[in-house]
Amino acid sequence: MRNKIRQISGNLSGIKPAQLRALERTFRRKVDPDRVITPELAQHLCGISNQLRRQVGVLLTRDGVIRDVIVGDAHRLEIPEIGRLRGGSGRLRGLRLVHTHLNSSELDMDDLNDLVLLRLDLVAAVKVESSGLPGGIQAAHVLPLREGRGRSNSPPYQIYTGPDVRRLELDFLATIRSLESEFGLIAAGSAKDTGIERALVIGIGPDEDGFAETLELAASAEVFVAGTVRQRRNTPHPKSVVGSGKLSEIALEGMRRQADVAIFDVDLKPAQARAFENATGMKAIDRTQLILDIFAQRAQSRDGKIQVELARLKYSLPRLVEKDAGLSRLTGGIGVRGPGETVMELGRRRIFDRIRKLEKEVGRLSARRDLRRSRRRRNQLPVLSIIGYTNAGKTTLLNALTCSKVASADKLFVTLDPTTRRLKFPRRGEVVLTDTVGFIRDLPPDLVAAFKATLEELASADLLLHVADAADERLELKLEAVGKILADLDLRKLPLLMVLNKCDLIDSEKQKTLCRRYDAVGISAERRTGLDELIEAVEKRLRPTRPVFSDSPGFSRPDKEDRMGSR
Ligand SMILES: Nc1nc2c(ncn2[C@@H]2O[C@H](COP(=O)(O)OP(=O)(O)OP(=O)(O)O)[C@@H](O)[C@H]2O)c(=O)[nH]1
Ligand SMILES: [Mg+2]
Repeated sequence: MRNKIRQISGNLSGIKPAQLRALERTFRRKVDPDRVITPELAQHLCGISNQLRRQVGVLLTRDGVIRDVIVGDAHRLEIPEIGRLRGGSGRLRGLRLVHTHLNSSELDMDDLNDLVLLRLDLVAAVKVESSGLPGGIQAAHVLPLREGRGRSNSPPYQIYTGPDVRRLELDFLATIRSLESEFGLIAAGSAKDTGIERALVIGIGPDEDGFAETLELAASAEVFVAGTVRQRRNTPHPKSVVGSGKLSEIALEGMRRQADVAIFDVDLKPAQARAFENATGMKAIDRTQLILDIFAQRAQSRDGKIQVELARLKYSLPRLVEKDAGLSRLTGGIGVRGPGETVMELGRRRIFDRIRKLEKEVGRLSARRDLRRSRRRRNQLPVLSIIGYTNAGKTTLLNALTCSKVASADKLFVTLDPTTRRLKFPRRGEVVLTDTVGFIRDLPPDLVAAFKATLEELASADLLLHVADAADERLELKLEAVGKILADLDLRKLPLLMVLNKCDLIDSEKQKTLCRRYDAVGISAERRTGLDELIEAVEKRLRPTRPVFSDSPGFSRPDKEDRMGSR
């Protein structure tokens, strides 16, 4: 978008040539950098405004040079396209709007919305007196909001009022400089230095659980949650996700907290995301993209990386509509480099080629896994697959049972790459224990498709250990989500043992009730309690037809073959 400078724009209909010349003469004036406006310029604008009975305004640069002259109607003026701001809320735009009001010097909602959505340094209104001379003036800028300082309900604007232009007590340049350094302090230690972006988490989904989970996802991604905005909508606004009032509110919050991205608790249509980005200057990340980004941040193994790249490319393809806007969106993700940039260089046609190539690789992956599976079958080792909602404690359980040290953490989707360990049971002999990627409700379809190879493995399990967090308020919901995914993957027919984990966090009464309700074994993987009962229950469930295999020394050891195979 090219910015035309020094143009007169807006409502020019019916303007006489002499008036047009007067408007043009405006450009000859200049304002001292430390003043919002000079009395002379105010007088000039008010004179024209009074004749036209329309608002007249100027956009001034920091140096006090007039960039635009704008004519509105009696109640408002339309700021011309001044170029989109990219790359987060960042700093102020370096432009201020000073304009006339015919009835009052008080700034109205339109003025404040312009201030925020265009990220102006400042907006000011001068009242045109009936004499045509300038009267009172009001000016405003956005007030930054630092974490831990000030409350989120502190006024978002600093307003200055003067009885006339001369007596407005505001050193413009000094004020803007200190404002920018305050914004700089807020942003410091995040995006610019560490690569960690600042995010607003926007809840527009209908339920609190989804919003809470999005906050957890955000905390698990490499992003700093600078604030939240909540609005219950049954359906996202068809065009820009949220209505125009909410849009300004989000932009204001984003600016005050220096957020670069807005993370939504729902999925967005490509056009909605783009409209939101154009309006607010913030990058829009929807739920699927957030999950994809976490996966991309976590993928370690080659298999994992291939699957994630495939999912991300498929997700971005429909978002690649316009050459300019679309492609730039693809750098979209948070905290990850890679597919975004690759795509920039690749262009659309070659993305298809890449997708095809990755799909082939994923196919080969499946075949390789088949081979491993059949080898296992030849060994006659029963396979126990640990499944469950993300963060339930699956990896902790694998570690506890096999004395391993696979990474686990209080974050979502810590495990992406399947891990396989052998484990020797007291009576049954050896079994193979696998831990895999966790589930989440409304698992993005592209991700399911890409992780098919990983998930397919589950089909060959002799027993699924469904691990759930007994202390989770959302237990019921998560069990349902897992059930649904199992059904989607056609795994309902497999034998399943319910394991309620984290029982150290609930009292024994509750543990009993829950275990009875879900026909489950209660354990604490972390404290290693209930593991004997669990092993006993597993041994009972495993079909006794399989021969006992027990020629390997030691209680457990990593299944080296399999591990190497999956790298
Ligand atoms: N209090 C308590 N915390 C546990 C228990 N088991 C696991 N945790 C904690 O729960 C968090 C998640 O554990 P993980 O083992 O990483 O969970 P996961 O199911 O593998 O999660 P993903 O791989 O991210 O899907 C970690 O902070 C663990 O320390 C337990 O028995 N009691
Ligand atoms: Mg895990």
